[in-house]
Amino acid sequence: MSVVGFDIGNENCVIAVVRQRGIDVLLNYESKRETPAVVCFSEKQRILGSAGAASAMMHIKSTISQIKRLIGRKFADPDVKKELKMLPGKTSEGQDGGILIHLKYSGEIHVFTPVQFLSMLFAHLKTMTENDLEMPISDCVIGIPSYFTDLQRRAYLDAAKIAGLQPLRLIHDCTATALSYGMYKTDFGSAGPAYVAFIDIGHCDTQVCIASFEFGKMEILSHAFDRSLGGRDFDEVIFSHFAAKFKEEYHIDVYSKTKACFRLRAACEKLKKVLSANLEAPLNIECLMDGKDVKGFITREEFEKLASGLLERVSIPCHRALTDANLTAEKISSVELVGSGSRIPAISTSLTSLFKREPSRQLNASECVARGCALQCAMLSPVYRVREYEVKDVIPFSIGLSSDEGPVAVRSNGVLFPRGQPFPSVKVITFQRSNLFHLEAFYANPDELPPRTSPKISCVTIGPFHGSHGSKIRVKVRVPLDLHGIVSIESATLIKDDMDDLVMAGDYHSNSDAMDIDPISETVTNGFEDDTNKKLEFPCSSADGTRKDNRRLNVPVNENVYGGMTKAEISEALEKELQLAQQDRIVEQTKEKKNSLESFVYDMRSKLFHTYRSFASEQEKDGISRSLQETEEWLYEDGVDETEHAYSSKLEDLKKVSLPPFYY
Ligand code: ATP
Ligand code: K
Ligand code: MG
Repeated sequence: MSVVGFDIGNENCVIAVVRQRGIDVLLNYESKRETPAVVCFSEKQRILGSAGAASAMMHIKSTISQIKRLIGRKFADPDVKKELKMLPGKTSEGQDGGILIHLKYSGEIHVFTPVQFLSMLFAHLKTMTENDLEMPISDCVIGIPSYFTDLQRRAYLDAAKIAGLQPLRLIHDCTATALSYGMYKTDFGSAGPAYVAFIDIGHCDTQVCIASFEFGKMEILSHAFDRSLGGRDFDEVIFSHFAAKFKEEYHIDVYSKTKACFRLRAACEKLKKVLSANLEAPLNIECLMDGKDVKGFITREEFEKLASGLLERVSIPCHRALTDANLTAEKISSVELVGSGSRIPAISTSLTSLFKREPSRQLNASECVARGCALQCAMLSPVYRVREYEVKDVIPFSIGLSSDEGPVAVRSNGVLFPRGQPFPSVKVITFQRSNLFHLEAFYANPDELPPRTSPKISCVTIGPFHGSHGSKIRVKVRVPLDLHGIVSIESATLIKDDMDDLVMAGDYHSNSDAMDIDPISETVTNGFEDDTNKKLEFPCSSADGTRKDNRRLNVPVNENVYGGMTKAEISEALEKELQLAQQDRIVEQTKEKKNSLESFVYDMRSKLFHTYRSFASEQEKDGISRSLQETEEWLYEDGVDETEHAYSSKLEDLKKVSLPPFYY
């Protein structure tokens, strides 16, 4: 069993694995440490990762990137509308209000959800890891942005499941980074905790967290973010600058041509990178549009002026994180800048003035998230022994709970888990009800959420059950906030002092009750879960005084997550993924067979003139030569695009004529 950490970025993915010596970042098929988050559909197969990015230009209309931004989002969200405009193909609204992306593949139109694309990426990364480790994997830890909602977290788990992965934890990107920082640092003095700010600027977003470190433990104090500030926004200011310039100078409107947009945008990203190391950079694109070559030039100073608005925005989440952590900038002993989007020198400059110290780059800016994920995975896996190290993380958004009778947790304004609450955590709430009731989980403070995020999480039905003659019974509901930061209502139990009179019998456990937090070890089994339509009758004979033995009995719980995938949808997606993977495999095998036929032709031809020269007669050699010639011609004509079987039978035929036994 191996443990793996995945950093899935909007632009790049990184895989880290735990080895005997420590943590390694895997090289992909192109020997790169980062794999582009790209899914490309060519005519007959999917091309993923690096190869997908390389084929993007050829399949502009069927190449999907920046998938992460679309996970768990609504089609009608104006921000999403803007994102979808950048996608090449047609999009539409799903029944649940989600996003559907249409693309042409194998001569048909296919419709996929963002979760499906994400699972394709996961599957690609999984296969790559398995090929490298030469063993199957499923346990992993995956990095997620701290601003992900419940729905987005669940969507990640669904995508992982479809890809055959089993995340032991979804961990906040910055928490993973902090872990890869703290785990190896032992020089935290005795002068109290050291406070460190982590700032991760990626392709599409900025995340900040403040962590406190002491020997043997780390604690996240706050998370803050700007969901729409990242490297690509810097590309975009350069892009708009040149688009306007070229309109004037060359009379071309790049916005009117997908391909021109794509090429100019790619050139601007390159330009931005050049400007990180140089004070000026040229731009040359041949035949950008209408047969025109374009030329441009920009200095770092000009770029910084164009990007001044963006640079100012970097400080907003930093201030917010400090405020939430109850710290001032002076208290921060180190500012760690990560994420490749942060390589722009002006970002460091503006952070220096904010924190009154230069940000340090102790961590590997593009690998720290994946490394932290792998570490966490090793810590959670029973297979590995890792030095004791405590990781405490907090949730970014307050979660509330209400019932049909109004807010629950009235004392804390209906907030069950406040923002900043460490997790995992469990709350157990006792209700007095006579029959079936509903609970709603929601984000209690919309101001904390990214703009236009629905505060609704899930709706849960508890029951049916009945107190006899309509009397009220105590129902205990367990509400865990799990290791992924997902809130779910997983069980409810009826508490009755005397269950001898139960109309329906069941297997039940006794429990001493009256605790606010339940022990996790206990499992209660009974027949009711499979048979939710039966009603439980409680003849509510009041207890006769002595109360020794409280009993419990499970009540059916039915959870409906707003916008989540149903079991049926997940298995449908699984089925589809298997089909697509099968098709990819067939295409690959066919290519291999075609290649071996081709190389056999070349091999044999050279053998004919060398090794075989003295063995075979002229007549035999002529015959073989002719067969080789025919096969070669076939490969270029009718056989260009044939089935695996066609290539292998051709190869067999060829072997028969050119490899008579006496040649061996
Ligand atoms: P996200 O965290 O938003 O999901 P990601 O993790 O894929 O995305 P990173 O790989 O951290 O993002 O960063 C990618 C961004 O970094 C791109 O916008 C890229 O242009 C930018 N970038 C890479 N190298 C440089 C550089 N030398 N100078 C400036 N920007 C750079
Ligand atoms: K990344
Ligand atoms: Mg990232």
